[in-house]
Amino acid sequence: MNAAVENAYWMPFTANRDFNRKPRVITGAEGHWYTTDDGRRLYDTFSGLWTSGLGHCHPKIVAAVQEQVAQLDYCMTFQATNDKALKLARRVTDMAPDGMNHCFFVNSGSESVDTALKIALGYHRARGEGNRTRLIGREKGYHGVNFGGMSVGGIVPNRKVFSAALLPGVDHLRHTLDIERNAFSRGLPPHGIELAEDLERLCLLHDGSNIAAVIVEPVAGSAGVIPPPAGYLERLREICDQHGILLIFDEVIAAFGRLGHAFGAQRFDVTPDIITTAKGLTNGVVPMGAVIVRDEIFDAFMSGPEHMIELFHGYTYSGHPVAAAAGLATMDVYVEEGTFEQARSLEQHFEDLLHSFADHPLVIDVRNFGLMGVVEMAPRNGAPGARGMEVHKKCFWDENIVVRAGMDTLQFSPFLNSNPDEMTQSFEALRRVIDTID
Ligand code: PXG
Repeated sequence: MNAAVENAYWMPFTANRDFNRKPRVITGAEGHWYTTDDGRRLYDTFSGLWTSGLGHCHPKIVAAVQEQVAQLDYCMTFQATNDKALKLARRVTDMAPDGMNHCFFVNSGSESVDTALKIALGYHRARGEGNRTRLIGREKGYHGVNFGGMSVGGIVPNRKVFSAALLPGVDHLRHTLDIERNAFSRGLPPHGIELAEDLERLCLLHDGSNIAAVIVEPVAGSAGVIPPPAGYLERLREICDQHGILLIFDEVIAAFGRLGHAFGAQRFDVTPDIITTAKGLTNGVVPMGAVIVRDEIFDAFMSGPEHMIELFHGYTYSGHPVAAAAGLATMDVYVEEGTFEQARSLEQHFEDLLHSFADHPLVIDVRNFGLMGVVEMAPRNGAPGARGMEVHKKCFWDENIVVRAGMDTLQFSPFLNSNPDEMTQSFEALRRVIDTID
C-alpha cells in the first residue's frame, strides 16, 4: 500500500505520522472495556472522550437506536419534526435549572457553542440592544473548533494558525490556573476568586453595555481540568447581572452527571442564561448536542409576524430522530440506574486515587472536581508533551488501559458507574507506567 492510500484517514487532533507507525485501533467495546484489532481488552479511563459515562454499548441505548433506525431513520426538522426530538426537548428541559424550558438541538459541542453565541447576539438585538455585540471568553477555555467557539476559546495552538480569521470584538478573562498557590488542592481551589473581577475590568474597557455574553466552562476540561476558585462562578454571575450580560455555561463535559448532577449549574448552584451540551446527551452513541436557554431568551425571539422564522439558524440534522432516540434512552438510564447519585458516591475514591500521585517526583499538580481529574507531570526539558505521549502509549500497549494525555497532563474521566476496584487497578497500572519513564 502506498503512503497516500495508507494515510487516507486524516486523523483529528492526532500526530498522524507518529500514529501511523504503530496504529492503535479499537474495534469493539462493552461496558467499561474496549477491544482492539489485535484482540486485547483495554480498560477505558476516559469514558470515550468524556462522552460515555454509562459505559459503552449500554443495551438499553443500543436497543433504542436499533428500533428507531428501522422505524424513522430521518426526517427534516425544519417546518416539520419527529416525535423523539419533541420528547427529548421536554426531558432535557425538565432536568435543567428552573426557568430554562427551551432547547435547540445541534450535532456537536462546537455547534452547541456557536449556536449559543448566535442566540445571545439575536436576543440582545430583539430587545433593541443591538449594540451588545462583544463576546467574552477565557484564556485556556475550550469551546470547540468552529469559528465562534475558537474565537472565544483560549487554547493557543487551536487559535494560532487561524488568528487572522477569528471573530472581531472578542476579549478574554484571564484563566484561573494557579499552580503556585493552589497546587494539589482537593476540589475547588481556595485562591483566585479575585480573577472574576477581570470581567469588571473588561466592562470598564469596553463599557458593559456593549457586551453580549460571557462564556466559560464551569470546570475547564480540555485545558487540563481547572476547577473554578471557590466563589468565582457566583461572582461572575453577579457581575453579569449588574451589566445585563448573558452568562453562558459551556457544559459539553459538565452536563449529565460528570459533576454529580444533571447540570454543573446545579452542582454550583449558579444558574446561567444559556447552557451548551453534547457528549453525555446521548452517552456518545449518536452525535448530538443541545443548547438550553432561559424563558426570557426564547420569549424575546417570539415577536414579529407569526409566520416568520424567528431564528435563522439550524442544521440538517438538528433533532435527528436516531440521535434523539439515543438521547431519550440515555435520560431513562440516568434516572433508572440512579447514575448521578452513583457518580457522586465515587468522587471520594477517585480523588484519593488521583492524589496518591502527589508524592511522585514527576508530578507537579493534581486537580479534581466531580468525576473530572488530572495528574499533571513536569514537561521533559526541551520536549514538552513527550512524557504525556509516552505514558499514553505505554498504558495502551503494556498495561491495557486507555489514558488520555493532553501534553504532559494525564486526564481522567471515569465512568459514572465505575466499579471502584477497577478504578483502583487502572491507577495501579498507571503508577507502574509513570515509574518507568524519565
Ligand atoms: N465545549 C467543550 C467544553 C468541550 O469540552 C467542545 C465544546 C466541542 O465539542 P465537539 O463535540 O465539537 O468536539 C468540547 C469538546 C479533551 C477533549 O481531551 C475535549 C473535547 C474534545 C476533544 C478533546 O479534553 N471536548
